[in-house]
Amino acid sequence: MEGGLRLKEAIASRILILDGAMGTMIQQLDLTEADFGGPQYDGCNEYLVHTKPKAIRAIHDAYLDAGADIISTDTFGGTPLVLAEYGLEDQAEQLNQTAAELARKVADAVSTPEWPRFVAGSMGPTTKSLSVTGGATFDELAESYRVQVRGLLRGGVDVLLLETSQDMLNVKAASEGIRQAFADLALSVPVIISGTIEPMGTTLGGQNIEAFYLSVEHLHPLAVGLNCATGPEFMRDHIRTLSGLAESGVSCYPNAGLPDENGHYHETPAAFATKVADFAKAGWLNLAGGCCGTTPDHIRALRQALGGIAPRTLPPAHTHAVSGLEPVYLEDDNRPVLVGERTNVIGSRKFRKLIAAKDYETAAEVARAQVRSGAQVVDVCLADPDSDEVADMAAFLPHVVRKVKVPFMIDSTDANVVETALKMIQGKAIINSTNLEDGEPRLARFAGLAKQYGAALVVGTIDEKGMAVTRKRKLEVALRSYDLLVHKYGIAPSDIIFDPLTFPCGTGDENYIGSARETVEGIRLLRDRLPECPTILGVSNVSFGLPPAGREVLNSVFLYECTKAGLGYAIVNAEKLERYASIPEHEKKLAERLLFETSDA
Ligand code: HCS
Repeated sequence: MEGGLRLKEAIASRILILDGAMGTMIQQLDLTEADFGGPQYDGCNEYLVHTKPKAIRAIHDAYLDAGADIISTDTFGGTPLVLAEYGLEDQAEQLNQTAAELARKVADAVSTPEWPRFVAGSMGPTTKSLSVTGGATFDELAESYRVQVRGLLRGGVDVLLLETSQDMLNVKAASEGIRQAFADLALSVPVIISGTIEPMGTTLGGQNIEAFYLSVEHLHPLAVGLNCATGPEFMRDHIRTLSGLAESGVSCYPNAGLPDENGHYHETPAAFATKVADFAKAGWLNLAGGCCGTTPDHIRALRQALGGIAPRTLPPAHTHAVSGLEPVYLEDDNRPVLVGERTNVIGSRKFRKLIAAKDYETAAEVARAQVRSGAQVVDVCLADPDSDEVADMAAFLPHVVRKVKVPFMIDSTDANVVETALKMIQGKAIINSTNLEDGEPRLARFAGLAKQYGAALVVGTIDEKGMAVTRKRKLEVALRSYDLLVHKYGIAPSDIIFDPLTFPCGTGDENYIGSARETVEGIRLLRDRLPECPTILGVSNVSFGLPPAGREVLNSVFLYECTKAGLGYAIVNAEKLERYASIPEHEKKLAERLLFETSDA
């Protein structure tokens, strides 16, 4: 059986032990410039597999001897991007291959059918963070990881370990590089994603543990977890939360406590092992090991402490959720989730002018104002026919992603615009929208983007025959879209958000007479027939063309009825949302008559 498969089997049956630190173990060797191969390579740990392979082999040996099931390669900084600091970028693929071969040989020497040992290809976060420092593009980072992965695969690793991940956009770029490397070599191995939560409670990129998990869930990692930054105590809450949420394995390999001012770690093997074993006893772990400051003694103690503790079992699947820097879950008691609609060049003249003037900072304030007024998601539409939508998206998004913590909804019918946006968003965004108007190709293209970058997808009930007005047609189009998306394109049902469409009720257009009732009943029907898929509605469309004075009341009454029918998301102007409870009775009656009288008569 090949390594990746054996590893999957092993992690299902017991808590696997990963090795401990590599970097701090190397530090303790007090190597000289000459050991690194000369002053120009001084400090390049990854070059040691070339200049001092025995030293690296001894570290691997010591961890295997201590009882590690998995050892990780000496390739933490092995992307060409990082190796370029030493002028070694052209040797990146070879160095990764050498490191993997070395670990492979050591592991295979002690591996038995009863106790197989595995090799993880270590992949650090690089020296750039797409969301924080900049300095590289998504595509450059993906390409750099691709080279590293090719070397690791050629060297025979069983699993890739994306570790110390501080920015989930970097992880998305890495996963793109991994995807390409798998294609290059026509083989694949599982991936473990290990993030780093700083003592202040978020990743460097600003995400909390839930948002971080939701950002990478689509990659279906073998395990997801935390390493580095802190000792076990600080990880406790995060690991508990992750354990209750993750539909993959959960891993944890902390530092040996927080370092002192000299960078030394003091948590003893016994104390470290007891704390990590407490997590395991609580049923939170599938994989454990150590990070900076841990030694073979820590791993030996950990192996002993974990003996006989059962691995974590999977929690029930979570409901529909998306994320920005924080998560948004859609549950029956928090509906409708409000989507702020003012960062839209078609709907807001003020916003359009700001974008046209390239005043992105002030334009991003529009999003902030929506969030202050209660928007839980921000819709961004830059489809100005007089402007370049891709360029506007690329210029505006970096400003707004720093200003609000909520998830983004990318509102465009142009796949290039959507892809540009998804390469700039750490979280799990929503794509708004696709449909079957031109048949399957557009649906397929958008489904591909949703899967690749990890996004939910709004699907309008429109097909080749046009927009669905009646409840029956809405359901028919939704069922067909569902079937294609789930069964042909592999989209998770809970990542599909149906937009049953709403039409202006006051324009006198006879096509839309009774359409408000059809929309409400369409929502009800969709909830009954496709309960895993949320619904969404651009609520204010219903009052389009009516005098401004009455629009808010009408929108609010309509929203109230849609919510009762099961609406998941409501796209609204959060600053102008009239509270239903505060609308006088007679005004409600009037609005209800205008909305529903024709079809109810
Ligand atoms: N496994 C890596 C992580 C560093 S944060 C190491 O060097 O120990």
